[in-house]
Amino acid sequence: MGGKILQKKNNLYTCFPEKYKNLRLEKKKQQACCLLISSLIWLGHSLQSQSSHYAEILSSDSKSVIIQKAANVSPSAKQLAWQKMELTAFLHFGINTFTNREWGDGKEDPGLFNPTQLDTRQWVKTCKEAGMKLIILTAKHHDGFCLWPSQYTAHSVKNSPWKNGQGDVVKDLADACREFGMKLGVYLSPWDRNSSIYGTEAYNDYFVNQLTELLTNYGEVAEVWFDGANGEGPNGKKQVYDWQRYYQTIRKLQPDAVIAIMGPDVRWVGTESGYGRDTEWSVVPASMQDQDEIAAKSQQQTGTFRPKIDPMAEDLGSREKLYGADGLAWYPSEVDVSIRPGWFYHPDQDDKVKSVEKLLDIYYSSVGKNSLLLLNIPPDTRGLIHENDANILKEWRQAIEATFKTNLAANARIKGVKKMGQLLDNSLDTYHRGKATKQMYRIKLDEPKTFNRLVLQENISLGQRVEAFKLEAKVDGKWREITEGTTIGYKRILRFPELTAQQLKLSILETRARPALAEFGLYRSAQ
Ligand code: FUL
Repeated sequence: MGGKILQKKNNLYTCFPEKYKNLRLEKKKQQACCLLISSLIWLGHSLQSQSSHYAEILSSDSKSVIIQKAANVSPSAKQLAWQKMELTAFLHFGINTFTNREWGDGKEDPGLFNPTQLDTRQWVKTCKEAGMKLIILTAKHHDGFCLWPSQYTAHSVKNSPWKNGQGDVVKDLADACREFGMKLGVYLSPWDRNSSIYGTEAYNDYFVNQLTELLTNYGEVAEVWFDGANGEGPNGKKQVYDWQRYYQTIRKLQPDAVIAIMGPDVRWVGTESGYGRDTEWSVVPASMQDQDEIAAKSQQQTGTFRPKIDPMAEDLGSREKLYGADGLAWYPSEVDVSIRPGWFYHPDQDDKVKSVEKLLDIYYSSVGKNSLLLLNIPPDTRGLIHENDANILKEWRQAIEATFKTNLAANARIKGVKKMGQLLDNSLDTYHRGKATKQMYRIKLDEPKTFNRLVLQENISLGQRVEAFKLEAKVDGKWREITEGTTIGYKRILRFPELTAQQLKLSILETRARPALAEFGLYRSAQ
């Protein structure tokens, strides 16, 4: 048996020189073959580089090459899944809830933690009804108090009267999330004002141990949120955080989780007001100047490379910003804001819950501007989301649903687009490839419609490309400009005064590469 195989192998082996001989005879064919093979290899490489969420800029790259590269930087699978959630909830809950403070000093008596009616199912139901897809809990805030019975500290629920010290808020929430099909995220404050070893190398071990508890004992965790605050510990020392070790722990234990803010996957929008930028690029310069380049490259491979940016800068990703960079990264924006003035619950803020109008404005200024909204809803001392917050959230959801239920352009005809579904099927996966220069879509609605909202989406799995666009409508026989914008990205929503029209023109005025427009929608809002 073995001999036969060997013989067969030998046959094949001897076959090749014969063929090769023939090829040698036909030199031209051989050259053509080589060309084909190298083209295929090149195509393979370029396809690979096209799907990457990092790109290196070489000193020899011209401006147009840099822009081409930027247009092809795309989200990782977990970044894309994260962006598609659009709405997520933040729950600030902990010892501060009971001391009525925003920042605890770590000296609190754990005995103060005693919610009387804690009901994580109520949290999840309330958030789900508000359209949220994920809940991030402050498992530990700067005070170091843990909402789970960590074996590494006494400053936790295990030393509280709640459930006689047998309770675990993280577990209760994880269970409720599973029950209602909600994703779970954890906020673990690197700054710990209770830990006596804060400011020493041992604290990094402590932090990794806590991360390990959270990421192994509670099932799937979809987002880990690291705050940038780094103050002093009880011994007056500041900590040098071992970010790479933290990231690697997360990648190992929860490979699908995004790491936000002080992390490589999601950036802070730069304010806590709820308002993102009009021009919001998900591709930003990823400078490696202040890092060891080899380490930075290997970090890119393991996905733990955090672009060093100023998240508060007004312009993060314009052409001018990219020209000066030595690398590019997909680093999308998250807008975090509280439904109340504080992050934690304070009884005197019960009548200061943001109004439906304000929350709608925030929705348009975050989800509607290529960001994800992380809305904080702090449970009260009972351990419940307060009625005032819950009622507003319900109304807010109803308003969003009422507005975006029906795309008034659903039955439109768009000139030059063969399959209307490409732009009108409410799916990012089907899209229309426009021209690399200017592109105009002439749209005819099935009948005159009254609307005041425009929704556009790019298929960002190919990259973010559109730099400028405008919408015109034929009103009373004359073309009128209705609205205009710069970036689209995952989603762009524009508001304008109500008008009635049947014919429209959407112009893509500037773009970094052939745009992949995935959705066009017209809506009418009641508000
Ligand atoms: C900040 C913290 O200091 C606040 O207390 C809050 O947690 C907010 C989301 O992040 O940096």
